[in-house]
Amino acid sequence: MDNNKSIVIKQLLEKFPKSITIKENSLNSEVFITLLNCFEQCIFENFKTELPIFEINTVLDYLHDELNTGHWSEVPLEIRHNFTIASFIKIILLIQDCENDVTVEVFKECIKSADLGLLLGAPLEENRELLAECAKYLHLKLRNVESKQTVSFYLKHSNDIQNEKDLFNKLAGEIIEEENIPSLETFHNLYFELQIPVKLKGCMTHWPAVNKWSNLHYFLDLAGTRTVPVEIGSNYADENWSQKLMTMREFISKYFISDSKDIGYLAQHNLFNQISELKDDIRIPEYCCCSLNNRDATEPDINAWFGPKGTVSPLHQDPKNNILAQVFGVKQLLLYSPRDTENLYPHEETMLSNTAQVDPLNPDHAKFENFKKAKLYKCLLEPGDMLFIPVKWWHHVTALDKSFSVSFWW
Ligand SMILES: O=C(O)CCC(=O)C(=O)O
Repeated sequence: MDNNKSIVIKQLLEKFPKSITIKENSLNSEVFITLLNCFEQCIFENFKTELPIFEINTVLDYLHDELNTGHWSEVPLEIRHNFTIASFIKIILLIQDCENDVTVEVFKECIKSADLGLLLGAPLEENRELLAECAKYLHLKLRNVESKQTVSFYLKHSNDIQNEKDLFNKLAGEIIEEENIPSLETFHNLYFELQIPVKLKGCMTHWPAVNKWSNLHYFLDLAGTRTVPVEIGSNYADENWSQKLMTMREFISKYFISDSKDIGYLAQHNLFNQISELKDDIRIPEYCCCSLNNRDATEPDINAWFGPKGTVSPLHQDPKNNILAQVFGVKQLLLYSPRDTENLYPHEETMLSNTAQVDPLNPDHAKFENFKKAKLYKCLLEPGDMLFIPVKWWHHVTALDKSFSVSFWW
């Protein structure tokens, strides 16, 4: 593949719809003029300014500050659109700065810019896939310049999982019912309509992910250079919990290949919009077409939950129905009905009001006296199993082994 910078720029610009214009709304006039100037130089390949990278970085810094001011939902859409456009422009300028062929380092920087644009920007109406397509194209180019590793790296699952299973068996609770490939009608009438959780077995055998994903080399090859958000620390309600952006390669090396006991969780992230090949490996469960109150069923929100042994999602509830599908690894789920909400002591601050103060694995009975009244439902989710978690049902999730789950919220 030719890595000459003019060819790469030409091929990237072909993805950029010429109808896009920069809107001034929500920008200060200096930033608007700088962005417009960079835009015109890039899109019309009329590179003149001495320091265009510096200029586009200033625009991105400004937009980044705006994105982090106030509540995320209140950030004007134009700011997020402009972040997408500026990330694209940065890619073109980085490449333009190369002497002749695009280097490995520049490809990596460009992919990072595309991913930050995907994570923080908003898709442009004219081409919703612009940055995802750019990242895919750049990743393929990079893969061809870097020496190819052809080794497979299959996950070694832990041997000591029997201990965890024994502990699970000792928990006093009712085991969640299970059904083997129930018909849509059975699922709807016996579980969905009554909002009763159920484990669904045998429903993922046709997913390509089941065979492909436990070879971690697949992720390295497909997405090693892609930037992903990782939660650091075992539990988001802990004080020392934080979030970090890193490449997929760094994530897999640190939390799967090394012997470190540190915990990093690629959690609640729509990896499938970012890396479309991964979406081809999964299938939306047909059960997600069930709807309450005859409302039209909507496309589910799909999220990835990829992490080492020991990740914990503390006891919380969500506003949507959920099917949590287990691709590899084993997870323990502890569920409580919304009827038990008071007995679980939700946090009082709004930000954490969907999270319980009680830790069901280590409850402080003196502080949370009514917790003993709450009825536990428990489930072990093994590879190929799905769990239906009805709206607002409280759930606490622990990975007993290295694990990848996909959630479908609707
Ligand atoms: O798997 C996990 O760690 C948590 C999943 C979850 O909370 C969800 O899908 O809503």
